[in-house]
Formats: sequence, C-alpha cells, structure tokens
Amino acid sequence: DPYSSDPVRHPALRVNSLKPFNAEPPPEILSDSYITPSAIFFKRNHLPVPQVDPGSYRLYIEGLPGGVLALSLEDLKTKFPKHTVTATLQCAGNRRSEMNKVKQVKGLNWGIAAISNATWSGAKLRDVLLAAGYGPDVAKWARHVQFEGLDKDVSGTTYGASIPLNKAVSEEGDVLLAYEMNGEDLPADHGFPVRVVVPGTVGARNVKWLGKVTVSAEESGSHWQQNDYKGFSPGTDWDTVDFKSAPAIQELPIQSAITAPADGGVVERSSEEVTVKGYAWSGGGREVVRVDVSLDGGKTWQVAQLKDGENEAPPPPGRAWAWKLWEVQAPLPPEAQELEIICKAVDNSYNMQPDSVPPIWNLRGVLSNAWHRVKVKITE
Ligand code: MTE
Ligand code: MO
Repeated sequence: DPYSSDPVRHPALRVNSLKPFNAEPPPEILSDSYITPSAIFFKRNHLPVPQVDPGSYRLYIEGLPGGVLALSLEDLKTKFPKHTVTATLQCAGNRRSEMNKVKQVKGLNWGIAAISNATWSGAKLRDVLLAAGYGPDVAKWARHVQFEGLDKDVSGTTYGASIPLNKAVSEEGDVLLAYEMNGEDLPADHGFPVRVVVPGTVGARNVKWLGKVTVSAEESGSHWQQNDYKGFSPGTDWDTVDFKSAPAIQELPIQSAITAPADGGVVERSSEEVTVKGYAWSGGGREVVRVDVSLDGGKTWQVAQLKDGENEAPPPPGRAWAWKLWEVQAPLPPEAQELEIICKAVDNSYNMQPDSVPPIWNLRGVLSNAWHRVKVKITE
C-alpha cells in the first residue's frame, strides 16, 4: 500500500477520500480562528505523501543561464532572507457539492471548507531565481515558472503545475518557497520540507514537497495544468470539452460562505436574533471590502462586520492575500418558521458573486462561488 506511510490526521476532519487523503474541517470550527490551526487546515493530496529526508533534500532550480542550482534546506534557510506571509489557500473545487446538486460533476464532493488561512515563512521565489541567474535577458523569452512535486503515482509521474513568470519574479507577488507553516516546520500533509505558496492563486499551483523549479517559455505540461483545473461553459459536456481551449485557472474569483449557523440547523425564537458567521476572500490580492447578508432569500440585506487578524497590519494595496472572517447580528423576522440565510461578498474591484449555480455550472465543478445559502428552522 503506497499510502501506508501517510501521516496520522486530526479526527475532526471530514474525509472526502482516504487514499489519496482529502479532507476539510467542519465549517463551525473553520471560522473559530483567523489563522487555521495546521491540524485542521484542509488537505488535498492527489498521491501518497512522500517521505522526504530533510538532510539529503535538494531543491533544483533549472532553466536559467547559470545552469542547474541545487539548494539544500539549510541553504534555503540561511542564504536567503526569511519572509512571512499570511495567505489563504482555496482549492478550485471548494463548494463543488453545490454544483453536484444542479447536475452531476466530476471530482471530490467538497463542502464549503476546502479553504483555510495560514502564516507561511520561507525564502522568496524571486530571491532564489535572482540568485540562480534570472535577469532581463531571461525575461525576454521566459513566460512561466514550473514546479514539480516529489509525490509520484505508480508509473513515476510526479505532481506538477506552473504560474506566470511575472507573478514569480514580482516584488509584490510574495511567492514563497515556504519551509514553515504557522511558525513550525511544514507538516507532512502540507509539503514537508518545502512547498510553494503562491498567494492569491488557486491551491493547485501551490506545489507541495517541491523538488524542482524550472523557468520556461512553456506552462507545465502536467495533467493538472493542461487537462484539469480549467473552467468551461455550462453547455460543455464530456463529449465536447476541449481542454486546450480554456486557460488554466490561476487567480481565483471572489468567494464567501456562511459557516454558522450550519445548513439544516435550528435557531431559537426566544433569542430574537441570530448570529451569522462566515469567511470571505478574493484571488489576485484583491481585498474583500463588504459582505452582505440576507435572512429573507435576498429581498433585504444587512452589511456584516469584517474582521482582520488581530495582530495583522492592513494589507498593502493589491496584496490582500488573507481572508476576512465576518459576523452579523440579525433580527429574526417575526413570523418566519424557516429562514434562508444568504451571503455575498464584494472585492475592491467590485467583483461580486453570481446569485445562483446554474449559470456557472461546469463539468469539473470548479470555481463554485454563487451566493451561499443555508436553510435553518426556527424553534419556538
Ligand atoms: N502539490 C503536490 N505535490 N501534490 C498535490 O497533490 N495538491 C494541490 C496543491 N499542491 C497537490 C499539491 C492542490 S489541488 C491543492 S488545493 C493544494 O495543494 C492543497 O494544499 P493543502 O493540502 O496544503 O491544503
Ligand atoms: Mo485543489
């Protein structure tokens, strides 16, 4: 069993698939803390967790004029300044289960918690590329930076992805070769000893157990870059889909969801109000500026209170990599016996979530970001 050396996981996680391991935390726990504890941070593995010996580990930097650069973990920690970034990771398949309710899609049936927020520390990819010979001459021909993981399938194929070069080398891109998560060594499930953290970019490009970085004129040729993690029209089916026709997902769209009360939960009439809680986040460093909440299916709205992290400075413009948790105290409508609570977020480009799933439904069930709706019963 190639999964026999996978790590032990937290029992509170809701398991979507055991081998490979895919799991998300219960939503109510997710919104308890701005920084998601690593043990309950969602886990998305395509393959068995590789066991990497930190002493003999080498990260290879390729494609630059200086030839191949091989860096030990010690090199990464001592030869480059250490940067710390708080960034939210979200899987492209977060909230896929809502698409499944409209029409069957292919993929893991994620709820609303394939998203989590952590503090990551490591060397800046930009600094490492500069040390490896990146410069203006390379910028003339190079367009992408490819990443290869050390996790393999039975045929020896490794996980891979790429990001645009400009994101990788930009001073403001904050792309990290991270060796710490929440102030500790990366846990095995999250990429020990080194993973890429690409703030504002879909989870799939944040390659774990990083083995190789290649500067290239081409995108990664991996299955996950070419034939997966792309969006399509609701009218596209498996007979007509042409993966070459769509761009690989990079920056994610505006997103929000209600973590409490839980869908199908109950609220007591005597309390007269209900506390609604959730998260909101947008890709590309766009900051969430507002979350609207409705208790009557979208007829009337209230603005939620947004909360940044307690000791976090406000993000510089264009670099809002972390989510906002939000909360609102809403009066219960006097007569209602059932409520449909809705949330929708707005980012600083005034991007908003679509109101329903059918117009954004797609066969892979990615980019599921419609207004989030939960139904609760009011008990006397
Ligand atoms: N990197 C490797 N090497 N192997 C993987 O299976 N999964 C990707 C990405 N990086 C993956 C990977 C996907 S699809 C997501 S959503 C994120 O890792 C999940 O990161 P997490 O498990 O730390 O939450
Ligand atoms: Mo993902």
